Amino acid sequence: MRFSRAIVRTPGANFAHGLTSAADGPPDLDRALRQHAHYCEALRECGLTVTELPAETRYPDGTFVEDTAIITETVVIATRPGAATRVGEVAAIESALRSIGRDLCQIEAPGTLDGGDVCDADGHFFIGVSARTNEEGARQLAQILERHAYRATLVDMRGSPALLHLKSGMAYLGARQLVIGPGLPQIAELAGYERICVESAEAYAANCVRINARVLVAAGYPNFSSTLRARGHSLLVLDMSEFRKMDGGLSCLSLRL
Ligand code: CIR
Repeated sequence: MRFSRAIVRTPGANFAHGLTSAADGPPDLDRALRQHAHYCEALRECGLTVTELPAETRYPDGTFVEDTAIITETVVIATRPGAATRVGEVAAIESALRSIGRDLCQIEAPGTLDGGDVCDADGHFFIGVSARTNEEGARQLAQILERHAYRATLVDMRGSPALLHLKSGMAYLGARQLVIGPGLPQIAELAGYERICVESAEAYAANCVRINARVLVAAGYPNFSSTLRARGHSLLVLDMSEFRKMDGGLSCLSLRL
């Protein structure tokens, strides 16, 4: 899929009050804002027009916009995030989702789903069932996608507590190449892909994002970066230190369409 737009949200003054399991201390807001600005520049370098939504202090995790929606070429699905403090983020982004101008569907209670649990491999969607996405939410999404002629496969992540979301340990780079992080459940459907495995010491790097001719990767993971370069990928390397402190990665910071 060729991307032309991205939606992002600037981190708010209370960004440090969001959810996290990381023990790296609180993020520095000024640094997070600089890193976010570099992220937006990188998206533009990939050829995208970037819609920057203003900070939303009701939702300290609101900068992680990826979790609020799944965007395909024919349908947009508003999620129902699995963390109670994040449910309202969907209403806060709804007008931006409507402005995309595609059919808009919604995950309904008791289903829960975070966009970070959804990996689109050229129209075959892998959907993680995790601490955030329940089976009902994953099934609702699979049904919506199948109605729109996509394929969907559920991946049970509940035995992999080190991975917050499916995309904490998986990324699709196009041309049937999948990045696979440590601890990702092995499922039969992955067998048909060329798998690029990430070593344990660089596990965070598995959350990378291909956008058109470039791949965004986190700074500080030299072996993974070398592996991708050796395969001919053109990288944009970004410092993600402050977002990592809040369990966030590169994919979480934007909705791409
Ligand atoms: C959370 O725990 O929900 C946020 N602090 C981090 C969300 C990261 N989102 C993502 O991986 N898609």
